[in-house]
Amino acid sequence: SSPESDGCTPELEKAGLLNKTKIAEGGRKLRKNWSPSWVVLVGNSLVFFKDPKSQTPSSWKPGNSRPESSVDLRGAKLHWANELSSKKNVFKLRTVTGNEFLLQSETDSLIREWYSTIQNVIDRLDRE
Ligand code: I3S
Repeated sequence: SSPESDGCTPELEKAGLLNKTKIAEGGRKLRKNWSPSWVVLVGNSLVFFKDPKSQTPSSWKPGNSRPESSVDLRGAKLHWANELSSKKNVFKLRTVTGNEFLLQSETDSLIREWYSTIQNVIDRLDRE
């Protein structure tokens, strides 16, 4: 079992680079637009930032570290979704508000860690 699932850590945290595309907004299908995203899991939210590698040194100012968007994980659903993409290691996150995201990594171990860490947060919120 992962250290995150030992029940002693109230605030799960994780950050890293994943490929991301939003595929639905409020239940309405969107056109895919994959791009690298810096993803941060903090508290009950998954927060998306612009890919730090695509930023210039001068863009590293406090005002520019605003998230692009953020997802409330309460009531969210997570599913492996390799059938929704030609890419490997894809999962789908659906929020209660009907927003859907695909997240992907070329690295198997990395995407599995993200999947289980997010699922742990969803499960914890379900129990509250
Ligand atoms: O599910 P789709 O429509 O095959 O998704 C592909 C398209 O979104 C494509 O862009 P165009 O809308 O310009 O054709 C993207 O470049 C591809 O990455 C999408 O497919 P994958 O299999 O990469 O999720």
